[in-house]
Amino acid sequence: MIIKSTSFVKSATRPSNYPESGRLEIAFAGRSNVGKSSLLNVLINRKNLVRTSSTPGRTQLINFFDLNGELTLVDLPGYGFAKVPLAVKKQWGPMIRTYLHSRTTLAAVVMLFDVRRVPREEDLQLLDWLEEFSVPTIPVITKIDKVSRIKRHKQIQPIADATGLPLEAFTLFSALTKEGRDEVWERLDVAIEEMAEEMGAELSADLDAES
Ligand SMILES: Nc1nc2c(ncn2[C@@H]2O[C@H](COP(=O)(O)OP(=O)(O)O)[C@@H](O)[C@H]2O)c(=O)[nH]1
Ligand SMILES: [Mg+2]
Repeated sequence: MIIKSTSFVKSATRPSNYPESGRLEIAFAGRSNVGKSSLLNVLINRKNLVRTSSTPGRTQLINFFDLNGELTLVDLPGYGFAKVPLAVKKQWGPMIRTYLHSRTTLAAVVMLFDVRRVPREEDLQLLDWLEEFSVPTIPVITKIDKVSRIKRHKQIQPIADATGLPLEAFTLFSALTKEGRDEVWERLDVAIEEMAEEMGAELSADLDAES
């Protein structure tokens, strides 16, 4: 993907406020502070278009970004931050589920895991929903710069075990060193292509039905 232009489109909480979904879309999900916004910025070569934060968890908004006027990138609200009020925590599940099943042009969700944390309830919940709604999922282990190369395997195995995904399913990434950036883009390109084909097939089936 050649990045020509990027911009913030809007924030929304419910479908009536989402931007129109004419374009293919990729969303980024994971717990608060896992590095969603940082990954997005690295992917689009911007320092801080997507706001990163050291006091995570207060925003419960779905943030939409435009790439090249062709693709929509979505920063989904995080979860798992202890200091968030219960009322806000309760909104997260319905907000994410509604997004996942109503966004028909969603080509993939990039699901982030912190290399230093064993996935918990909400992570596994989210993986279940992605499966339920048949959303192609790209698992990424981030902050890989935080562990030395020799300790990587030992750190990553519990994440694979907890999620039930094979080790090879994970792309290792660091927003600091940009390791893994190209691999994430390759996987996104594949997902985009597959979704475009699927939509093309649907479109021609519709046209056949009409003619
Ligand atoms: N060392 C390191 N720090 C990171 C990485 N990705 C994110 N961070 C830091 O982790 C914090 C949270 O990142 P952010 O992208 O805002 O997480 P989000 O809440 O998931 O959007 C920030 O202080 C980032 O600078 C990474 O790959 N390596
Ligand atoms: Mg963020």
